[in-house]
Amino acid sequence: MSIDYTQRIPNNVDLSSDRRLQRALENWQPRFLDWWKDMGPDGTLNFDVYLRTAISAEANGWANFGYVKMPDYRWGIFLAGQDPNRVIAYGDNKGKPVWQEVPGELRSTLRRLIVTQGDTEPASVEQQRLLGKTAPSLYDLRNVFQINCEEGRHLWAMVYLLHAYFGRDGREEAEMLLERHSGDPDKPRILGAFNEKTPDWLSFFMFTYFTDRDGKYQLASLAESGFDPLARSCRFMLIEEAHHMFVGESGVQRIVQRTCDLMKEHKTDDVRSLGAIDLPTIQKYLNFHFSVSLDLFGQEASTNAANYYTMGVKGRYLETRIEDDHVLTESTFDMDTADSGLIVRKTVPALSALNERLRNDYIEDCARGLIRWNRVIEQAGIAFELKLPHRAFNRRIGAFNELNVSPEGKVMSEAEWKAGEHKWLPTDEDRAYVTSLMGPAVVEPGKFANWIAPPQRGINNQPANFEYVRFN
Ligand code: BYC
Repeated sequence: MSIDYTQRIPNNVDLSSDRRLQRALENWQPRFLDWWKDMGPDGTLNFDVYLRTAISAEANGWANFGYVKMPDYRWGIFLAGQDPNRVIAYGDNKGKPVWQEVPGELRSTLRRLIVTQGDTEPASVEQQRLLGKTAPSLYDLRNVFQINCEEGRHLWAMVYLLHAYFGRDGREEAEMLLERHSGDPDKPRILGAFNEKTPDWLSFFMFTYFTDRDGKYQLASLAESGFDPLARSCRFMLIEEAHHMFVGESGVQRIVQRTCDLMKEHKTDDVRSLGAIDLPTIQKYLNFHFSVSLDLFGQEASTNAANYYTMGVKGRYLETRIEDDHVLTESTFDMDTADSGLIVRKTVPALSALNERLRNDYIEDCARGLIRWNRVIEQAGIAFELKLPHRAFNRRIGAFNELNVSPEGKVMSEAEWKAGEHKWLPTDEDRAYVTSLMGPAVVEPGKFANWIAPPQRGINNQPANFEYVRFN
């Protein structure tokens, strides 16, 4: 039976008018669904989940709530509205009209960026595949499923671009997006953090706080692209991304809250004996996820990034609001880097430092959530402060890869680092403890696992005991 794609794939790209494109997506869709069944949330095909679905890109269209079986989720294709007067805001092509088609000389560069972005989306779904088994509540279960469905939609967004603008190469890349898998030794995902495991809910909340936030900054930079369909896709994706970071920020906050409540109530630091997660362990998970996410911004000095900018394919965060010449050939940038075994401050050409500049914007944003988490600790009268580790701590990508640096930013020998590592990063024992808390999913409406506080309000203002997921 043929599928009515206007029904099946809500879209604002007039899909039904392009038979070739429609056929390409018709061929890809069953493969996507097979991938979802094999690699998406485990054992959930029949659940009815209270989900938000975007059915148009208008303000009132992207947040429709209702029960959906996830394989029937309407993965739509939405681009933010087109501005007919939009011009390229930076680089050599500054001031020229944005491209509606891919310029020949930028084809492989753009394809590569779109593939890298697209690869992260299904990767995160794969990483989160088993979390449903140990959800601390129906509210949290629904949130991970919402995120998974939206990451699936973000994959659709990139696959649409590959199919619509990159011909046969694009179709092949779209296939590959379903063939690489997170952590697969033979066909891993492209970027490091997306091959790590997300084995427990503390990791999940840290991931959605720190790694989804990399998504925000990368999408915002691509939203400045001179290739207009990419820019418009990313603008719409950013709306959904906000919920993912909310889940991370509020999730960590609720864990901190519960820990502090128990510390106060029982007048003890030893909350492990009470089945909660102690603050030093939370700090270690934070250290890990922050440092791994910093790597996602690439090398501090990057000719790739300079070329993307000069060509007009990837801008800076909020490019049009920055007051400078938007060409940067004469500008410099001060940054920390490694030289002869030390962290040194250098002045470098601004164009080569664009990854680092974006990383700075990101770090500033990360710090904001910590202020809120620390407020919870302070209000409980507890003398402890969560901190972002130094940017050189535990890095694998970029100049700091060659150094051993403590969270405070002290460069040390490998032996010193090895001796301190257990204080800074989750040990096997820490991970085993956190895993031990992840009991069978809490499925009674309104109930929460012992190690996390309830949220302040429900999704879409639903009451505390709302049945977010119905098991069938
Ligand atoms: N792992 O010149 P450099 C999201 C490679 S998250 C492995 O610095 P560039 C989401 C690099 O590919 C956002 N390899 O590279 C979040 C290059 O390879 P070649 C995802 C790495 O291009 C949660 C070489 O090292 N979107 O949306 O300036 C859930 C030289 O490096 C890594 C994007 O990333 C790494 N971490 O910067 C779901 C946007 N870093 O050329 C979703 C698109 C670097 O030597 N991607 N390499 O073979 C980009 O803009 C750039 O590719 C990067 C790298 C910023 C990632």
